[in-house]
Amino acid sequence: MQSVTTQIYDDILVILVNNPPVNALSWHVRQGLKDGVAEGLSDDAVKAIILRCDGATFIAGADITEFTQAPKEPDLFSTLDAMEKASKPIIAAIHGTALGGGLETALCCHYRIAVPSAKLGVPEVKLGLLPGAGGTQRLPRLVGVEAAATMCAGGEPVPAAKALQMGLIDRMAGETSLADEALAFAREMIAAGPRATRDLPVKGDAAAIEGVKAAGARKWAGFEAPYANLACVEAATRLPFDEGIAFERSEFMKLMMGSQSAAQRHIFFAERQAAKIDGLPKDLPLRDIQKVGVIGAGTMGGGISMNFLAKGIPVTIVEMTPENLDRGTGVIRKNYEASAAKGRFTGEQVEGMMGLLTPTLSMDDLADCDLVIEAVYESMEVKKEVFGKLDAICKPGAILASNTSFLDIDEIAAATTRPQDVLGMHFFSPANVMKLLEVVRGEKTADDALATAMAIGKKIGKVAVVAGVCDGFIGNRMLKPRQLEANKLLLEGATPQQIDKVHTDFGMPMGPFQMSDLAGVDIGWHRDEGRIENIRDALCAKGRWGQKTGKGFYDYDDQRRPTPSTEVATIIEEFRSTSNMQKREISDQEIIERTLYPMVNEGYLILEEGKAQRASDIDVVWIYGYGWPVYRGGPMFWGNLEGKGKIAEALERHGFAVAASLKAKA
Ligand code: T1G
Repeated sequence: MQSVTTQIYDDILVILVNNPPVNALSWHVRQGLKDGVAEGLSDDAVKAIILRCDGATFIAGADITEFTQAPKEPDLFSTLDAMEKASKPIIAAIHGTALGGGLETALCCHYRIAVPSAKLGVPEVKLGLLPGAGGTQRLPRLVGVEAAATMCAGGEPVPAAKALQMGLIDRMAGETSLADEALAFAREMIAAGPRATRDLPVKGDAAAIEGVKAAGARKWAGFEAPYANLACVEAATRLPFDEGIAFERSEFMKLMMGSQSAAQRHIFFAERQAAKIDGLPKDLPLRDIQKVGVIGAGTMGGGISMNFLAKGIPVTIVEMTPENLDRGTGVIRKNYEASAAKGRFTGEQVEGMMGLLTPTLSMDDLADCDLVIEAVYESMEVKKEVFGKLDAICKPGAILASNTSFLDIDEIAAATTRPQDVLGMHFFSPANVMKLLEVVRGEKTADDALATAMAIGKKIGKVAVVAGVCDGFIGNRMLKPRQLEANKLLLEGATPQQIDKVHTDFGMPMGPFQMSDLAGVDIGWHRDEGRIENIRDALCAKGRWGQKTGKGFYDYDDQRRPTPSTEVATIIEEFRSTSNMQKREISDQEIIERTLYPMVNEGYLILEEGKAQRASDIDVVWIYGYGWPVYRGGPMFWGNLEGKGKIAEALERHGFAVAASLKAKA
């Protein structure tokens, strides 16, 4: 199938791109564009040229899969140069998402028309790159320095209406009449002739960039690409166009050759790969999910419900007492109203979502639900009792999911007569915010139930990953060795703040002890037994349960800002002396080797046991569930960069049992 065709309509040549699924600028598309433009220029009957795309969207960027291959002619730059220098006006007709190289191609056309639903952007920064085909030099000439800096360094697309107002597009077409209106617009521009973007003056000055840089500082900490984007936009304000292009190209190559872009491109594909279930046909019929039941209206049950309500899916939420039910539904309303106050929802939308919520005290009201998610207390006995009841109440074919974060799904399934309908849907707190969803596949989980859970996860905006049944599934299982070692390091002489700083310097949003204080130091603490076996027990016994009690491994002020605690230092010292341990200096490198390397090791064990489909799924879990810095690509990607041999050697030196597949020569 030809990916680019041309057709003449009287005096207009239309170049039509058709390269599913996103009309990426693969080499054959570049060749087609080059040939199409040459055809239009050589035909005297042609007075103007239109570039349009078939399928879901205008060109959505360079073909990222080509980045790791030997470059193929024709290159994008010469193709776009030929367009911009054309002697006849070229009009880009845009629908869907004109992104990256796609928008840059449109910028090398002389005029742009779009439908109202179109979006235009340069998301290269999210791949650790920058618009490498002139975007950083042409955008300031169309939309001005500040808007160009924001688009390039932030990577967010702008809707067509805003694009029109900014000068990024020249005309708005009707949603269903783009082809015809593009023809009329092209004829209208024949008299005006071509308007090369490169010839336009840069609007605004470099001073605006400082504001964009300051606004992004927190979000861009550790990232290289945003700053390279800003440097290129700044270059546009002081260099002639061709020199600006040369600067942009050199900055682009630096990023392309760097590890951050490799990591971010890895995650781009890993996230999409995670949605695929090996061995299942792509078109496996899914179960129809029209109505969802949630058991438990606590933090998790409420957050889980909000995901479905926000997508217009009715939820029946069950609690044991009227007080718990009212509190739970009240929190849901409060959260929505807080979002509405920030402009994310209108008041009407809030009422609409709340109108889809049916609170009840009776599990019998779950009888017509297609999917029921249990989010009750983390006790196997309680869960088995709940699933036994669901088995009797729910209709045949309803999917019965547990939100458990570590309990055995097979054991829960055995409490029903329908293990094929049972699986785990492990949401991460806060469930309406965190994007990760671990879908836990039981031994008897039916393929279509699993595929349905993955699909509904995507529908509610989650990044879903298949996990096998084991303690902690994927994410929490890897967290365990990290937390264990972190506590041992305290006894050997490291402080909570030193260990946490190694992790935040690495790029994590918080370290092991900050995380413990946030989640609750008392999780799993056996307060009734009163025994004090470790530092955690000692902290809990003194009411140091974490942020919720104003103190945990740290002391917290009323803004929840942490400061090191002398009481904790004393507790650690007491434990160290009763354990006859000598305090010693511990290097940051040792902390890395004893807290991050064991996570990589656990990842290899998870793969050996078949509890994750692929290494990239493990990376996706840590990026979306725990905030692993995306510019480091996830634990498994990072482990490869560190070197399997180096990790195996260090782990053995610290007395760990090293996974066979980690020790195996690459
Ligand atoms: N190259 C190759 N494949 C791509 C692709 C791309 N640019 N974009 C998407 N795909 C694949 C994707 O892997 C998936 O494959 C399928 O298309 C559907 O994608 C020179 C250097 C356009 C908003 O960063 O943001 O231009 O899993 O599931 O949800 O300056 O895809 O089906 O096998 O995401 O409808 C800049 C990236 C590139 C845009 C559509 N462009 N893509 O979302 O579908 S760098 C981007 C997206 C560049 C220039 C620079 C989204 C989408 P599979 P999907 P979607």
